Amino acid sequence: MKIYFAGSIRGGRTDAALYQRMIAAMKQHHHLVLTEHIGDLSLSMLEQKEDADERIYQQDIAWLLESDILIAECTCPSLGVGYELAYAEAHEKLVHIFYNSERSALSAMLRGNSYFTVHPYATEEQLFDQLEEIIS
Ligand code: 6K6
Repeated sequence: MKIYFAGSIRGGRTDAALYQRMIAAMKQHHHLVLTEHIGDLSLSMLEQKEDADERIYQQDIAWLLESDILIAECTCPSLGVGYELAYAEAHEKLVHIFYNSERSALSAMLRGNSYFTVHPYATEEQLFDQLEEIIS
């Protein structure tokens, strides 16, 4: 599968290490993760130059259209991830959303939309058990 993994960048990098572990699990099953940079721990939100934004947008939309499935980690709220989720729905992509229900309340616009398959979790073990079911 070609997987578009979505996770917060300018929304905050609190969960970057978790994104990295999720991406590693997907790659272990020999899936192509088009957005591997989301798990890049050295990525600084401040270093990103505004003039790169148009290129980033065009590239991400192209990857999203090319992907078979979108997997998002939404514990840390992100405008960009919200946009990607709506775009994926509009283009009838399979969408799985993960969030830690002990740390955050997922937006009603996501949890209330039956198009999305939502996976609340309380522990990382639960997250990876659910993720394995999708990717194995
Ligand atoms: C360079 C290397 C890594 O990141 C960069 C530059 N920034 C972005 N590169 C690629 N995709 C991005 C970048 N900034 C946001 N996105 C997309 O929006 C990703 O696909 C994320 O899923 C989502 C994050 O949105 P914000 O609003 O949290 O930034």
